[in-house]
Amino acid sequence: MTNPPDVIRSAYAELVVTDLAAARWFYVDVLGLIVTAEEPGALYLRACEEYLHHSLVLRKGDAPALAALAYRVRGPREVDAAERYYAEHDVPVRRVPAGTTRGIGEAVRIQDPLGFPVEFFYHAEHTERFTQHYHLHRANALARLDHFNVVVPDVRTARNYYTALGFGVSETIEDEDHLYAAWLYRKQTVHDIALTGGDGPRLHHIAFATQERSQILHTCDVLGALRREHHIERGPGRHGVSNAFYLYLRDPDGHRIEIYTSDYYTGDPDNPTIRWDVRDNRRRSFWGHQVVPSWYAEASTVLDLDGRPVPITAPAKRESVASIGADGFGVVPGENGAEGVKLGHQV
Ligand code: 4SX
Ligand code: FE2
Repeated sequence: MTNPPDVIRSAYAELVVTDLAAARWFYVDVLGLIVTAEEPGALYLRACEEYLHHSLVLRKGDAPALAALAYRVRGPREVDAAERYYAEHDVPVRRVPAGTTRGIGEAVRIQDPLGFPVEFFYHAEHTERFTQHYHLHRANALARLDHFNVVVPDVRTARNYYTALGFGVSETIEDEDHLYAAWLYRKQTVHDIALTGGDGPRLHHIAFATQERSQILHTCDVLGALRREHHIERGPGRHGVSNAFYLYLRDPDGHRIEIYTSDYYTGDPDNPTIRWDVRDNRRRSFWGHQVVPSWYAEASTVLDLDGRPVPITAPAKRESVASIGADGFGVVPGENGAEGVKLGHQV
């Protein structure tokens, strides 16, 4: 068995959007991402603390889709390691020359065993880090890309694929016989990738981190002031899983973007996995708020390496059903023993 490539973190995503001007309004004018490069048909964006060329590529196309999720590996030799590893996996593997994606060096692209278009790269153009260019920051400034979240029909299989690739499991949502969701990391945060059970493969969201909560709240205020409040889908709130403060937005094409802050350190080798009961109402909103149905149901189409939509498969069990209504079952720890008591359906 060939060793897996040494992945360091989730690094950039490439989204296909149907209207670049509308996407520019959302990502640059509202969210304040920095434009590293712009060309006819594409925008290359980064957040304030990032020095690589981009963490988001927006490419004009006929239908909204995910074109690539890219992981950075520890060095150039790890790009070769990725090529060797996936050659044994019976999935499409392609070596792509430097510059195939503007700003990115030689890379390997695969359609991973879960169906996603994934890139591994090391070399990338450096740009100026705007961390202390406070005069250029917006009050809702995004600091860096934090994670990807993908929808897969079989979370257990997907979890096993990612742990074999060397990812640690920080948190899960499960019951006695089913795994509904899992959060996995390479960098020392709660996750680089989350697996959400559902019709997949599809992209659930990509998340950017801010330094603090007030920046997330400001995005809500900006959207309200602009009469563009319909871009807010879920939150703001506190996640149970990850403990992060969050907000979910939908971009003009329906791609979901999360703004996220204040999760915790996971870098010790014995970092314990936190396992949430699917019936615990605090798992997805620590304050017990219901999750809007669109958040469970809707996600972005993913493309194969030739740009064709990947067909989707339904899961055996759905979290939105297991938890009744959107989230109608509650578990109150400490009442009736450690497992708590089921409260029944709450509206
Ligand atoms: O909805 S969850 O609280 O389970 C959650 C969703 C936690 C962390 C995330 O990044 C997320 O997207
Ligand atoms: Fe997330």
